[in-house]
Amino acid sequence: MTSRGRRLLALSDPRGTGRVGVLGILNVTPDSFSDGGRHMEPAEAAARAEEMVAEGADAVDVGAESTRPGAAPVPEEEELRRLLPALGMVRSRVDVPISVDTYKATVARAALDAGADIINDVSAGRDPAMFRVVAAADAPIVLMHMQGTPATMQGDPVYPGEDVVGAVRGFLQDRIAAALAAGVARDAIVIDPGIGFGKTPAHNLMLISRLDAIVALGHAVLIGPSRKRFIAAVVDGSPLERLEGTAAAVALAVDRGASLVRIHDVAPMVRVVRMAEALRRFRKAPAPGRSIEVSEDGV
Ligand code: HH2
Repeated sequence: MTSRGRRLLALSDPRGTGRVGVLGILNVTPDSFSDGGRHMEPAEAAARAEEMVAEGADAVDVGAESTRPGAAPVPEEEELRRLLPALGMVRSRVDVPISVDTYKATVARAALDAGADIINDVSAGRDPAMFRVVAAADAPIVLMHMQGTPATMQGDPVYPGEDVVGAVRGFLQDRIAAALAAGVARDAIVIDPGIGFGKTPAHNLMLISRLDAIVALGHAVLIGPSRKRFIAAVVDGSPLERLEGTAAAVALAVDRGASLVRIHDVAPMVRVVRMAEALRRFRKAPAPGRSIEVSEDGV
């Protein structure tokens, strides 16, 4: 495992009580739902990565294939053509851990060879070679729940007995077992309920408000509510008008034990995360007289 991979895992406290890691989203795609086409040139991608690190991102998550609802799969050669030049330039400019958002084992291997530290797999190892690739590189992997595929997942998401939390939990338990059986180290596994991936707005709200049931699986939990459509079902607005909705979801998720958040708006969300963490510390350990650093102008 790279030392940067370890650094990210050190932040990923599976009990959900420590400092929360912030992953800044960097999509090198023409069609991502909220930032598509903005960072296609490697120099633009590297500049955005530097900006996010300056704003307080602990890691950068680079994706070269949109998995928004309705998105068609991108061929491997095209994904690599977009990813590798950007990854190379980002790697040369920032020292934080870099995760690569891909569900293809060949892309994952090329990304790890090119300096990526973590694989973020939205399919939780559907590619039969994925776990072998990350185990061989001793790399951390994010296992995310998705019902169906991006092309079809928002058709009519249904869960048995409407128990979305139970279904996601059971799925993640199975995928953790499969990853372990393939040689992935237990502490290298991060799990994610997959906000927006084959879920109605109510399913997403339920998963965030009951995230503690996923945290109870004993792995660091990553969550990615940033600018997603379920927010607009509550507070109407375009993706760029979903900042406050994202903030509320992030704060609640941190309170329920999230270890890592994947977000677009790094500067404001770092402030939200620090505040939610401070509140969480007091909920988990309400010892009287426990002190907390407050800035000079703090009231
Ligand atoms: N969401 C998206 C992509 N990758 N990975 C994880 N682990 N968790 C998520 O919730 C998640 C993810 C979708 O968001 P975005 O990258 O902004 O959009 P697009 O898929 O259109 O590129």
